[in-house]
Amino acid sequence: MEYARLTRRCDVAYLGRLFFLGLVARRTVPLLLLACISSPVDRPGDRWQPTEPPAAVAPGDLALAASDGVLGGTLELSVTGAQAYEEVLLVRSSRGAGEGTCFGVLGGACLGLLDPVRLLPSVWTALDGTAALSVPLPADAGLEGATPCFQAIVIRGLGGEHAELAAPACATLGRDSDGDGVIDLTDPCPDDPIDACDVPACEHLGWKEGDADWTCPDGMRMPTIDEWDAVEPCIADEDWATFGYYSDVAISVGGCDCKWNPSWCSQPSIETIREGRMCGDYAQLHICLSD
Ligand SMILES: [Ca+2]
Repeated sequence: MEYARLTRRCDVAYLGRLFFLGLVARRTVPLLLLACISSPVDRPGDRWQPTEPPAAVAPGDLALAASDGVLGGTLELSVTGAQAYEEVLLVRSSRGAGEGTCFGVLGGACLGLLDPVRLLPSVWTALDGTAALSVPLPADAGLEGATPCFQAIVIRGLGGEHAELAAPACATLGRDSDGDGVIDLTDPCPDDPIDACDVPACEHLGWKEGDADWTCPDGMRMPTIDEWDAVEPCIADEDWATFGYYSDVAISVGGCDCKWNPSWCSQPSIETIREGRMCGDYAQLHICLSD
């Protein structure tokens, strides 16, 4: 092989790309290594070999997010924080995150994935520096509960000296019995696509002033400020006419003052879902929710 051709084949950036491709086409790796070791411009220990990690790597903006993966469906990878129209390499490890191999082509940076790693199809960012990849998954029950991890890489600069690696993102694989896109392992209602089973039951305990007994029955609790939808099924028709600036559904009881009187303290004050803090001599609706 003539000198010029060997020189081109052993160019660091070019070799780096081939090396990554070699993670897929493994048979080509030994041939590449032999060609370069015999080259007049490369010697054992040159930059394309694995290196020690650099002393410090400045954190960048590149980030990767991975959805849980639906067996027989897909797993979604989302890249953010790259530059416009950049190629982003995506690698996967079935063994998970950890101290991985360091590469000269990455400026000496190390993967955050345990070997062995596999190269996924690379993606190109849009103008806003984002990109996405939908990874098809087999309907293999043996993968239930598997937790592969992924990493996004952008190679920049001569010899990858400005390469940027996102923090690894891991996913859990599983079946999605009700087809709502949430795997059974994390679906609060794995057999209910609208997750109605996750709405807490409610109980109407009447209108009460601050001194009253605000204890909820066993296994129930006061609602939070975000649970109007959960208390609404227990609101009686006559309650709706009472609601207003001085009357709402209580979320907690205690302390002094209220939104119209900063010094009133004859009864514990009552916080409500929609109307803020009430003085305790104005009755509020007590609805409890199941835990
Ligand atoms: Ca589901």
